[in-house]
Amino acid sequence: MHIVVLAGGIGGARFLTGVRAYAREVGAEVTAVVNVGDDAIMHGLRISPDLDSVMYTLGGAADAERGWGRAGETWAVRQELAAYDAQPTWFGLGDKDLATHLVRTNMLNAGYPLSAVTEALCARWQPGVRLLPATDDRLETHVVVETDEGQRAIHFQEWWVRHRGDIPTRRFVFVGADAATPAPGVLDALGNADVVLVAPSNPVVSIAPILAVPGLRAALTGGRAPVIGISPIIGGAPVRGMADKCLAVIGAECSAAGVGRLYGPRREGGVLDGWLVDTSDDGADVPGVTVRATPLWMSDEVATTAMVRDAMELT
Ligand code: FO1
Repeated sequence: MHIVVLAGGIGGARFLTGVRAYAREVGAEVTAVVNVGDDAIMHGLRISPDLDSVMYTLGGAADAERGWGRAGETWAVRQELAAYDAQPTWFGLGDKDLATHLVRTNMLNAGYPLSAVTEALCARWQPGVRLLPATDDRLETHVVVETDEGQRAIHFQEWWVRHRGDIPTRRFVFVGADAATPAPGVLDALGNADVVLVAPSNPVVSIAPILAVPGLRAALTGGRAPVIGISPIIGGAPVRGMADKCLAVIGAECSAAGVGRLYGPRREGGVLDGWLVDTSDDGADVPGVTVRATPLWMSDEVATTAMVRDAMELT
């Protein structure tokens, strides 16, 4: 069996620990297609937050409390950069994490595509699933905000890390998406999938940029595999992160049903066949989609694996 997971951020990373455990039980292969819209250049280095969150989490090296970066991190370089007032001071790169960005940047500068770089980095972390960036091309999420001088577009990291999303916001733009192509292996993985799971990741800035890569959405919706999504919203609030702020910007309801409707039923131009919601959202109505309720708190790997089993039963 081949399971493909669309994922981004810490929600996607934690969910994948359960998918990996489930896959080990049943002898399945897992491919994670990961968002690159959060990627940025900071201090001359290429940062891939979602790929790294997944890689570190599955590699047992993530800082679970902070939700990004390495456990046991130190910050000497950050302090030194701040002493030079090197911008952006609002974005912190840990000493251990920096090694990942140095290797990635060197390999990219040497001409390797991001997918090959990711494979090389994963040789160390052995995540137990195949990690593929959605695209090797530049695809960055920018955010159009209102300032005293009028509208301007800022990088998603500036919107979130610097402003915490607390700035009048008009829309999200996936810069480069139109010209992007799926990374090697992505279309084949979707074509050979027995099931596609949409992780409980941010639908607006984690999953939408993946689906914005031309050809990827068609491969998903035109494939033979059922597509099952897991709600990132429990009881009207995101488990973690900024999905509430992002949903408000695009005028979507911050609820399990609201996100299910945003994805929409596959047979009517959307992506979902099934939608898993938390027991507290039992009764959520997503017309055209089979909805089931089960506990969705990813408190540990056992709970997360149970959730994945329930998602698989929706297929
Ligand atoms: N998030 C923060 O809130 N502050 C930071 O300084 C920060 C640095 C950072 C460095 C590398 C990395 O991979 C992620 C980092 N994040 C930081 C997390 C990141 O901004 C977002 O949470 C994700 O992009 C959303 O999934």
